[in-house]
Amino acid sequence: MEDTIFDKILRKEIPADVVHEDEHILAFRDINPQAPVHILVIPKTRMVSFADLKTQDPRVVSDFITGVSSLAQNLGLETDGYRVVFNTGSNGGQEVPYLHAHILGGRRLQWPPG
Ligand code: D5M
Repeated sequence: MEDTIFDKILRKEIPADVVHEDEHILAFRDINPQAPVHILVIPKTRMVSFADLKTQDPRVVSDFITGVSSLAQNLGLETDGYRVVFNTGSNGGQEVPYLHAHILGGRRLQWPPG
């Protein structure tokens, strides 16, 4: 698998604005925020994209998804709501080939996305 900027952030080789880290996930602020709150969450188990989740140990999937949900709560986003996005592959607009969830909140988001 290609070494990405998120691998380097996970290894602390380049800085990031980390908002949460535990044994399963790392979460940091997106460098190009699209909402007042825009957090990226990566699993510590390396995967390229959302498409890889179906072949993972269910505990890995659960720890990741539960981590995203808990983080959104801890960020105070549950009251007004938020959006979780997994850009997947080229048509999905995925730029970094390391699985990441975007958590977007803090404003009323538009639908449908572009
Ligand atoms: O989204 C990739 C996202 O990663 C995009 O919103 C910018 C963000 N990004 C890129 N480099 C960094 C660093 N160094 N810190 C924080 N955020 C970063 P995608 O879903 O792949 O299109």
